Amino acid sequence: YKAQKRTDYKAPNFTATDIDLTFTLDDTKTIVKNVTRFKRLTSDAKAPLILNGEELKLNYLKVDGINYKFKETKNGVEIPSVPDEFTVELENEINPSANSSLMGLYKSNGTFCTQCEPEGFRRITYSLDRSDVLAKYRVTIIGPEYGCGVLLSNGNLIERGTKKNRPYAIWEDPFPKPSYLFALVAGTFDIVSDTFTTMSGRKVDLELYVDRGAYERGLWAMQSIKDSMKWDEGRWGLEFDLDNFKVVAVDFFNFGAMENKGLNVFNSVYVMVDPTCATDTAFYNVQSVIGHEYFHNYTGDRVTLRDWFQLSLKESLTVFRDQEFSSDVANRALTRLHAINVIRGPQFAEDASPMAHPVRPEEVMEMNNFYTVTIYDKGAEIIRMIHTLIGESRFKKALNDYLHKYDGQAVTIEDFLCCFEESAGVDLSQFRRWYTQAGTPHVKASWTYDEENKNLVLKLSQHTNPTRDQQVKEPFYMPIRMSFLDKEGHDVHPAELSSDGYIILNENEQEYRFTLDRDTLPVILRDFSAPVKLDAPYTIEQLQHMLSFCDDAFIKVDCATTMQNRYIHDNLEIAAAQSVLKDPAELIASYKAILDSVDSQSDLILINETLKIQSIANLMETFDKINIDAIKYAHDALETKVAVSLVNEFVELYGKIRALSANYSVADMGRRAINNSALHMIAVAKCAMDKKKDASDIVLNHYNSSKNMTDKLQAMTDAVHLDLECKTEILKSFEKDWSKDALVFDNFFRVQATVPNKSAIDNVKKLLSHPSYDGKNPNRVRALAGALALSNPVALNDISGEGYDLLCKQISALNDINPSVAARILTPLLSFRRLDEKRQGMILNNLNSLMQMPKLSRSIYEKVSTALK
Ligand code: BAL
Ligand code: ZN
Repeated sequence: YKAQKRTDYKAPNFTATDIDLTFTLDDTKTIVKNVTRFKRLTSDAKAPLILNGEELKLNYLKVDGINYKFKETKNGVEIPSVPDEFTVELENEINPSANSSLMGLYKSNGTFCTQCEPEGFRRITYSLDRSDVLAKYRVTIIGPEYGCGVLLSNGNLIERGTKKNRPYAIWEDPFPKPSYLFALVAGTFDIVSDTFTTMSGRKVDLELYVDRGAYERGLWAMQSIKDSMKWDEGRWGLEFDLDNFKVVAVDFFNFGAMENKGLNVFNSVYVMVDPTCATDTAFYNVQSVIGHEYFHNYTGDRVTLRDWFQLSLKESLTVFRDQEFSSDVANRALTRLHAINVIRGPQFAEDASPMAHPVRPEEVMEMNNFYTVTIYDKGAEIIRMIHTLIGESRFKKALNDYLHKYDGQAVTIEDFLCCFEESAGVDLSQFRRWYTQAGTPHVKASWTYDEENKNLVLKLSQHTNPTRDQQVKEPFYMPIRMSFLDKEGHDVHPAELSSDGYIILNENEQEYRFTLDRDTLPVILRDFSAPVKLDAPYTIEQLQHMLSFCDDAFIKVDCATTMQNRYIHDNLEIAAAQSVLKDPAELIASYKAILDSVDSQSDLILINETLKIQSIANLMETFDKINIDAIKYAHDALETKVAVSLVNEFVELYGKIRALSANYSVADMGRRAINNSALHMIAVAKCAMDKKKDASDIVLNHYNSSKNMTDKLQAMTDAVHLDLECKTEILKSFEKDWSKDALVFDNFFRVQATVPNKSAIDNVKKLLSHPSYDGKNPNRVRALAGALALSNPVALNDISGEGYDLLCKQISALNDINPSVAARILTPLLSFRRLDEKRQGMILNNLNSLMQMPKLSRSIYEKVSTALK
């Protein structure tokens, strides 16, 4: 396999202008007739037409109705001499039932559906399958012989009927689009219908297609579509451009969802919710992902990508937009804190791994490997920094100028940046390094007081460790949001700090002076204004002061997190020796103060985030070398000590705050979240106090007395993870209630795969033989081997090495079934060099075995070979 380089981009020799497809659907032998109009773009009259095609059977091919000479190659067909404008007519066959990779046309639980991004269209028919070839599509779908409920494609329905006993439908999309935005769906669904009247008074028909019998579970997604449309108009002035908008939920899907023009296809996990079967987080995620795909209509579909190296152009902007949507319609602090957690956990891990890559990568072997937290989430942080630098109104103007200027075009990140520079009157030349340099910047802060000038003197420095692709890093340009707190906890605003509230760090070392009283405390990196690791010498008292008085959600939570981190780092050696750790007295005091003052009027979501003991995965990212056993030991000691010391407060909290209804609302999400945290801490405390039976009773009661899945799942998790007596009863009850409902039942697998000790490995082994385990369903794989890999660092890294062996066995089985999913769950093994020698050796053996696999997929090859370099 060979990598492609970003700088190798060449404009296409030909473009397609009109594509007319006729699908005659059949489970194993679907016939695709493809009539495409091509136009030469190059001045080279001898340039051949090269069409991409993979795993297709070509029946015939004609150019302008004539049998031209052409060559079939491994990757498609090559037609050596063609006129400047011409029509290719061809027919090919595909086998949707045999397509387990879920790229191209496949069958998902009885439904025909497609996934074309990034390069799936070439598995449907021969084409110029690249994002800079935009054509108009007309699509005729003839249903399978056994019948079919609905036949869908992008755009407007032109005709529908029955011919020769088979249903058919003809669709036309008025907007030229790249092949990756093509979609086809055929199946039998319940349909949730509604309308939306746009800001100019146009009526848009909305249709949401869900499993038969699951109508009710689609209602929240439909509401979310309308909320997204309204928000995009209100915040950015963007009005929907088609007469209809369709969303389909399918069960087997590699991504979360896909933004095909006018016909979004969703993993059903991001559509199907009701309070009895889905958690508050699931509701929140449905709203956010519906928003994300809808917002792509402008940022991605109307203005698309020149090539896949530009992926972050559409994803970062759209993630930023969906985060702002969730912030405006759900909860800003929660949305921001979740986003920050993704950066400080998986994104920092990716930066520190052999697969570290810039937000605009330079080299790619398999594009599916680059749908990463760096491209998406770090990319969104970059967009957020631009928003910080230029402010909302200039950002809005620049976004509109960009969408207007490049409407209908395939462009680059550079085009986007130039447009923003021009529109907002800002110089982003140094800022561009965020796109070209991989790695996490470390920012170090210190401050002194200059008595003579009454100045607080702040020093900031930045340093980014080398990554494999770049040894030397130039300084980044970053906005550092600041505020200052006096001794009484009041905000003071020195004259030197602009009204925007940020300073710029753009050199390796800089000094800033602020006219302030002595003992004023600088609050640095409010709202996590740049995606960096900050090292600031706050004393514990100063952290407590900020936690009490600072009005920034991130800073509050970060003060608690920093206290936790310090405790873990200070005690790591003791933890490594499995000795007794002292109490985290200051953290407990701060938490006690918070718990004593909580009432139903408090900002429960924020308080809950502040009280959380951070995950082992995020803790790992605060270390260069990872001693997983010591981190786990210290983490558990910290949690237990907090729980035991404050058990009375948690018991009181548990009795005090209850959701008002079993339904989803942002307010009740907060009430349930804090109530569930209290339950967890009580259960942890009781276990540590030799009162495991009490823990079991309260957890079982929690499970049985609630009708809401958030509560039930919390109880099931605590029962299983703390190995409580009620575990068997709860698991049995859950299985009885939900085993026929794949989406909900995924939780049964996930909870057991994430027990934070070795027993998770046995659970996974056992559950692989569960009658409802299906290795072809990506959600199920992600809930079992995926959960072990990505959400259970303790069991995965168990010193027995069984976690590695089990994961690699699953990866090798998946290599033939679904390489994209296989490569994704392989990720944590790539960072093996950060572990101890014994674990390194065991992972290395497994990675070497993977490399020896016959027919090793390109996705796995790229990741493993990069890690082994
Ligand atoms: N474009 C792939 C799925 C998403 O990011 O929306
Ligand atoms: Zn996206």
